Amino acid sequence: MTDRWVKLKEELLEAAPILGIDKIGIASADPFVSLKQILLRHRELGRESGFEEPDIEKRTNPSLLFDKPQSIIAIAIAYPSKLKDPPKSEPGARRGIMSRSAWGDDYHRVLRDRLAKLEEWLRERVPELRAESMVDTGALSDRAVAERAGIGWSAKNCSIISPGLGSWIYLGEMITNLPLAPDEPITEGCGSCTKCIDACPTDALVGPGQLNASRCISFVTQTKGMLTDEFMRKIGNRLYGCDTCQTVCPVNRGKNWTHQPELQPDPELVKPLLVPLLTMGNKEFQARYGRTSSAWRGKKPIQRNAVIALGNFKEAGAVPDLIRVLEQDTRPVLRGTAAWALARIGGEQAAEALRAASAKESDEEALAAISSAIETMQSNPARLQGDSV
Ligand code: B12
Ligand code: SF4
Ligand code: SF4
Repeated sequence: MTDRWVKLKEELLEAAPILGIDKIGIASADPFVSLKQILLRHRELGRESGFEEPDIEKRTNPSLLFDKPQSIIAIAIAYPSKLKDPPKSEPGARRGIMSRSAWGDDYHRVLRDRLAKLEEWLRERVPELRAESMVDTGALSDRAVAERAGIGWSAKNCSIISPGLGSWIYLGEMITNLPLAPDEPITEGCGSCTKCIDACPTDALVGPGQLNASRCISFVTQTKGMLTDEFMRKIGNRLYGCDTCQTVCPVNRGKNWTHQPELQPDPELVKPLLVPLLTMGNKEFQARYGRTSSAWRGKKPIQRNAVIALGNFKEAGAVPDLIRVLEQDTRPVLRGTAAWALARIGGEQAAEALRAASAKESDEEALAAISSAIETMQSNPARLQGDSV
């Protein structure tokens, strides 16, 4: 390694805070040989979410993405985990919750901005720079790159945990033609702790660092179809994403990053009242959530999850609103989910509306949900009286 590259790396680490980057590490651009086996096995076991880049060769071989790569610069940006003066969720004014990764501005935009600044900084010093940046949607595994670059360890909850920052970090990287010396992976780890595995509501963490994504609530909140009774109950009041395996993590205790201006949350948006979400139009949705990372699947999953949350709260005050969804929403998934929520809340008004809807419903899936909701109420008389059971 010549002095030029040693010096550049030193300067780069010094410049990180000025560029708005919380941690930088360098990884070699060698193929990710063991990751390839992990990804193949993960696919074989049917544990993918479907949101990953499908080409495993590309995912694990940087030279298929970039001509003669010499290094990968990994970056981490820390985000907040606590709300200042959070609004109360209470009877008559129930609220849902967005996961912390969707608070503030869309992290894809924020990290791309930091990577663009980093590229500019590098080009001023190395005019022959070639670089390709990616965040989340690129082919590489951001976590595997971060682990190799010494940003943090690959934890039992799957997250990359950085010793100083915890796991409340977004990851991104830049493949380059610069021969920068790689950093060493971190030797710290989770030890004998298993809090995240024990706390996962759906047992989606099937082993240390191994996720069955189809059972992960974070994934489930981002799907668009009708959910099973099990998942609807376990979603609770989550509207987008799930933070449970990180909130229980002792390494994250007390960690709340408030220094990145674009990532700070508006409590009313990230812990919103549920009932107004049910009637939110496209324009309003774009105005409220368009700049956040929760908007990528559109408003339907969030509205479906709001209906589920009202059911899980057994919010009797929302029965008229849910009946309106059952009778008038143009989307069968919303009507079917409203049927489930009404049966979960119970009461004569809900039962009556379900009977009326079953006579009118023409969509097969929604009708099946309505019939199942009626059965649930009939097999449980307490539900008919609207008791909380
Ligand atoms: C698909 C995807 C999802 C899917 C599947 C997640 C998963 N764990 O596979 C779903 C929708 C469920 C999801 C959820 C979340 N995601 Co996501 N997601 C991705 C995406 C696009 C690809 C991940 C992937 O390929 N997974 C397949 C697995 C097999 O590979 P991997 O996790 O990349 O690699 C690690 C594992 O293979 C692990 N491993 C495998 N076997 C074993 C065995 C042992 C013993 C150990 C220790 C490790 C281990 O080691 C590798 C390196 O860490 C990445 C972005 C990207 N391009 O990489 C973001 C990414 C992983 N997500 C991220 C975030 C923030 C989340 C959520 C926290 C969001 C939320 N609050 O709801 C949750 C966390 C859920 C969880 N416990 O993982 C961040 C993670 C940041 C961090 N600090 O780690 C990423 C990196 C996006 C980003 N650029 O910041 N996500
Ligand atoms: S994000 Fe939620 S559901 Fe997914 S592994 Fe973590 S605790 Fe389990
Ligand atoms: S909860 Fe424990 S096991 Fe899970 S990631 Fe945190 S330290 Fe590791």
